[in-house]
Amino acid sequence: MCGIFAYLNYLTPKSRLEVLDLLVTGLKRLEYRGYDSTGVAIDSPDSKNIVMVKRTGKVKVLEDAILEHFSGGEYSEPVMTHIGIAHTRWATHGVPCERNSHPHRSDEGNGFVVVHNGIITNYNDVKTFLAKRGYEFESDTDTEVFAKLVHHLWKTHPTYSFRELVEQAILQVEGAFAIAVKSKHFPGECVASRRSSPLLVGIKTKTRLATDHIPILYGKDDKKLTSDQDPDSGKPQVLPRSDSTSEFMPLEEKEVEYFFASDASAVIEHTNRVIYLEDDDVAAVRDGTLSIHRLKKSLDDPHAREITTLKMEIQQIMKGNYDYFMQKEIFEQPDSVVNTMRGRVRFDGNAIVLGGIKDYIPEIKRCRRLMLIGCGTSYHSAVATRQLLEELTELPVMVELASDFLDRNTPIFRDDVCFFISQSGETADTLMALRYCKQRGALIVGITNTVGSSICRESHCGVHINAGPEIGVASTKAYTSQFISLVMFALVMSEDRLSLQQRRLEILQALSNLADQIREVLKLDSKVQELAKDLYQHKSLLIMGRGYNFATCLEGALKVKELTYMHSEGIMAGELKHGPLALVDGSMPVLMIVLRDPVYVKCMNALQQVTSRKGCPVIICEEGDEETKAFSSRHLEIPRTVDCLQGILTVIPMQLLSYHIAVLRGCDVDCPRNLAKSVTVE
Ligand code: G6Q
Ligand code: GLU
Repeated sequence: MCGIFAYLNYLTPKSRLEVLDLLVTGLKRLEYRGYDSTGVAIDSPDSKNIVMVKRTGKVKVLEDAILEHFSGGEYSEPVMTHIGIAHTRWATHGVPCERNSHPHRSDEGNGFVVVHNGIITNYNDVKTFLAKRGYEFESDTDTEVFAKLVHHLWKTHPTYSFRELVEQAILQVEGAFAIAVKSKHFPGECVASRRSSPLLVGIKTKTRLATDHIPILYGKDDKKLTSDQDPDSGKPQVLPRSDSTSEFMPLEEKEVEYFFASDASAVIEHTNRVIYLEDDDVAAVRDGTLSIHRLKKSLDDPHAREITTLKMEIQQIMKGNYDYFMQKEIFEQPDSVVNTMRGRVRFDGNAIVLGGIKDYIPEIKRCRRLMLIGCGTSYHSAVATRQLLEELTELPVMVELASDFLDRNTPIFRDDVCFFISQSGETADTLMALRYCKQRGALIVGITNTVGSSICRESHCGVHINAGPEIGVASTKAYTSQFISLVMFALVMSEDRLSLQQRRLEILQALSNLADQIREVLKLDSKVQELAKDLYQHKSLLIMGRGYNFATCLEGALKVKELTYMHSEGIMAGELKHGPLALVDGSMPVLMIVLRDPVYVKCMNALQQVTSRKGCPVIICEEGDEETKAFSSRHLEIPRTVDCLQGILTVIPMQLLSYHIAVLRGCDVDCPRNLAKSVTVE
């Protein structure tokens, strides 16, 4: 769920203090993912033991503890080869506290120490198995069983290599994890693996790498997987070793540094050469050599993992001149929307090419229906574009929350096309819904912001929204880019429909003006800030609208909730008299979106219903719309655009409003309480 960072230097001398500094910096880069506690493990000065420091709270608290703990000169001595591991935890098993913080250890002697993201679902079985063998547990986490299981395997299989021990342990555990292990019995070695949680390996060498592929080594015999342990224990059983073999050579470098991290933001300042590990890959470094192993070979497995060159710049992941990442990301939208369209929309020829799905368009055109699936903000981007997709594709379009979709065991057919929308590309609910639809033969289209993410890799085809890294937990620029990606898809689907050409041209024209119009809307910032001063002490905020702007109401209310901890509700204006109108009086804060579009008259009707109950709404309306403005003294005017793109312009004042209310209420804007950027557990 949160962050792993491990650093291994081979024949590249570094003092332990330098290593600690690298580890802490790595954790800081992962802070945006949301976490509640932290920890590191390095070698003791005599290299005979492993020392750990853990703290509840922010990385800064850990950093201060490290400064206090490791002040002696012995930590300044350079070491040729060393491995340090670090972690930010978002508790799933056991409350956030030092005892539950990672790394977790195998025994009092710290033989094996483990950092882990995710959940080991069968940890109780493993715990029972180990408890019967005399292991005592010191934390409430699922993670600890992994450290102790490796230790147990080491005792019972003294000839196993470190990598084999971890491999065997991984075979016993179920669930979603990314894991990195360090051992005092195997100095200078690190073993890491993943299943449904992201993990990459960064490689830094002085000279150019000799290869851009790391071969995958397979177990010699993956069929004879039987128990060689006590039959009394039932699960888990210990499997025989699987000597790996391959005609390829692993990556051998004379002087090399390796970084294991949950995402690229933690390694980009050191290297841009990374390998994204796949589920059940086991990456091991021994004597400076990196090898990647898998226990079972399946037919479509590639022979090697590619070393990717990251294009992300370090400045992209820093705050720039803004106070918060979220604020920066809101103001980046004039650029991020253009980046989403860059190389895809040709305004001169009115042509759109989506390279990632173009080969699948004929198949998509023949489908039975389109399903758009996501969570939170990503789901709202589907709500926002559904009407246009229906209009331009003339197909039934279903919009689904991933979790609910799975709960219902929704019927899926081979001729369905399922879109999975996810900023991170790692959201567990969305990923699981993807696998569910894939198993049933549907075509899978990923709409993500994270190249190399699980959703990207598991989709048949897709569109990268190219919004750039989004660090604030509250999604802003990813939403507008998801929105545009889906609009572009609708335009592609309708390119040969004569009857729709006028409509397409109107939308393309509006897309070409969008960046400037977003800049105009962003100029409302100080006005929105004034409005926030009126609203921030209230307990609740109702946001009303309909048609193309209903999604803005839902998204605006989500932003207000998550950032300000105020109650907020997005209300379909057509539903007012069916219940929500009872909430309206002179003191209830209401915001209404009333634009000159096909539902204008209906929205005016709702506005009248609110004002006649003494409501004094803030109105988002079109520039110069005097008639609408006359209903309230508080309004925000936005430029006119085509109806189906209004939602991009109306959501920005909502993003700004929630941001300013959060600042006024003293909330942690970038890391709202209880939330995480990448939700890799169900
Ligand atoms: C909103 C949040 C959240 C997010 C979902 C889905 O501000 O960021 O609602 O949109 O958790 O995440 P993904 O888009 O990464 O799948
Ligand atoms: N399940 C583990 C725990 O509760 C790891 C959580 C995480 O991903 O940080 O400690």
